[in-house]
Amino acid sequence: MNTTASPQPLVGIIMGSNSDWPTMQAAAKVLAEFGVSYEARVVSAHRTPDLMFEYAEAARGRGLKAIIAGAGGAAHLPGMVAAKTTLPVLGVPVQSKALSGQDSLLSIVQMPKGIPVATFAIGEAGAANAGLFAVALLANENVELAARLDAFRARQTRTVLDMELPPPA
Ligand code: RP5
Repeated sequence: MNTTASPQPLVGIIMGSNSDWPTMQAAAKVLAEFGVSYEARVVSAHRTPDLMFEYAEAARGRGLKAIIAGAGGAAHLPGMVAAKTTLPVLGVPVQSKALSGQDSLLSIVQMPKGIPVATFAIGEAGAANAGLFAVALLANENVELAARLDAFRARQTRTVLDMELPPPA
């Protein structure tokens, strides 16, 4: 699956299975909202290990600035990708059936010292935040993107300030 045809993607979104896409598409939506070019594809650590290494090794040379990697269960994908590239790797624990994503979370967050993976919340919130984090990384070198991020935060703040509560039932 390669869901985008952006000629020069800045962010790679990879995931262990197409069953992760309902979660990981939250990252893609954020990047699209901010006008950040991305690619999204299935790369499995244990089912396509050679592809995983090829992808990680080629990523910087292809112009990617960050990789968002999501996986569920014994989720080695973010850590193994981080082992093969010095690009920032943003790990998203996908909610698993057996352990509700606790397994994914611990597999991703407990990287031994030396190979970092920035780990996000389990599920859709984590994927969306990984997208926002990638935007923040890119905004360091892009004032327009930084302004869009400020505007997003301001809208979000306004939404909460405008919240009204109904009378108690
Ligand atoms: C992992 O196993 C994937 O990241 C996915 O979260 C999980 C289940 O994969 P499928 O059996 O749905 O392909 O590799």
